[in-house]
Amino acid sequence: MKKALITGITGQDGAYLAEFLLNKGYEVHGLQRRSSIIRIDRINHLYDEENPQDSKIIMHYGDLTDSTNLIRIMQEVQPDEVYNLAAQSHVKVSFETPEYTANADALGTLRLLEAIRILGLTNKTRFYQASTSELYGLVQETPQKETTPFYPRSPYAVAKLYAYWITVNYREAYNMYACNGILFNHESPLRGETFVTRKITRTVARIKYGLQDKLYLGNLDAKRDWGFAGDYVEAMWLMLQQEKPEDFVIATGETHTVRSFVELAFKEVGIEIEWQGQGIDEKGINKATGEVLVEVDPKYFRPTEVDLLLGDATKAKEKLGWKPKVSLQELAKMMVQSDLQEIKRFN
Ligand code: NDP
Ligand code: GDR
Repeated sequence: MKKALITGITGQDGAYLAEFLLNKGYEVHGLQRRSSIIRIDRINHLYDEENPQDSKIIMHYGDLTDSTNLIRIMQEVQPDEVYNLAAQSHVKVSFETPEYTANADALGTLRLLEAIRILGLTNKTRFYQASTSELYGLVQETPQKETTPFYPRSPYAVAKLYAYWITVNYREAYNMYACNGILFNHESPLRGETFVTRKITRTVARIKYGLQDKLYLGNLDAKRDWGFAGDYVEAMWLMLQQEKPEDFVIATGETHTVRSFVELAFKEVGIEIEWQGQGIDEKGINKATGEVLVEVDPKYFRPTEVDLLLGDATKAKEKLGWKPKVSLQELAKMMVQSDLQEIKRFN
């Protein structure tokens, strides 16, 4: 039985990946941060904190900022595969916590690679690094592919740039099987509530049930290549099953504005949005009633923005046989329906 260690197992991708690897017959270990309340909602069905012996996965308390702890866990588990998904992953928050973001996202990656090297596991343990389309930042070429130059635009992206290169360096210096998955935005009903798609679908559901009046957003013009997280975790696994380690872009090859995601989400509850005004005065109006449902709040603007992301996943298609299955329309529907269900469950 192969063993996998997932850092960030309590996050969106970690939850999908854990399920995916269990279905492939892996023994799945996860890293969990201590918290004053139990925060493992996304993997509740896989892990019972009170009765860990009855759980499908094995959890270890740890943190990417704590190297002795990472070395101990690595030694205990001796994993065949490590998926480094843990990160302070919010771009806007990284402007407020740049040092912590660098510590967790950049040095955290180094600490894991060093743990593998110090323990003499370089020939056994394969390493996946959760790299990101944010590396392209101020884009130098469209669509973006593996050879497109990077130009990070946030403390988060700069930290992830270090993580990208240290992964490449350990591959070249120590002959490790280490890969970067350069994943474009991917979403799901498990997406954190402060990322834009989930914020939109959750607020649309709340507006539908009369629990909220308006949706406040930042930059409506930003364009993203949004896919479904469930499709993307398969690509992570495929990257670690090849003969030689390589880096891959994972994307849908379509880009849409935040504005058009808003329209899609409202459409799912039968509301057609019409836009009026410009810049910070732009408003999304319910076409049928004239009610203002969307407003711009500059507090959500970022000091430096990534305006356009569009990925070219041709290499992944050719070498991994990977392609996305879920369209943006299906994704928006899945997320709105899930948020409607959640409100029904709790109200
Ligand atoms: P989430 O924010 O949902 O999950 C992040 C995970 O990292 C959580 O489990 C969190 O734990 C954990 N974590 C944060 N800081 C630490 C730390 N110091 N030590 C240990 N664990 C920590 O992210 P996603 O699932 O969306 O993304 C997974 C990875 O992929 C991230 O690295 C992200 O940067 C990257 N990425 C994501 C993309 C996306 O569109 N989703 C696209 C490209 C890359 P806790 O639950 O305790 O907070
Ligand atoms: P991103 O995702 O920054 O691309 O990073 P996010 O959903 O936060 O923003 C996408 C775009 O929407 C604009 N936007 C808003 N964003 C948020 N969060 N809240 C708002 O109210 C809002 N209004 C407009 C943003 O300005 C931005 O342009 C995600 C994370 O998962 C990273 O970890 C990952 O690396 C990248 O995707 C790929």
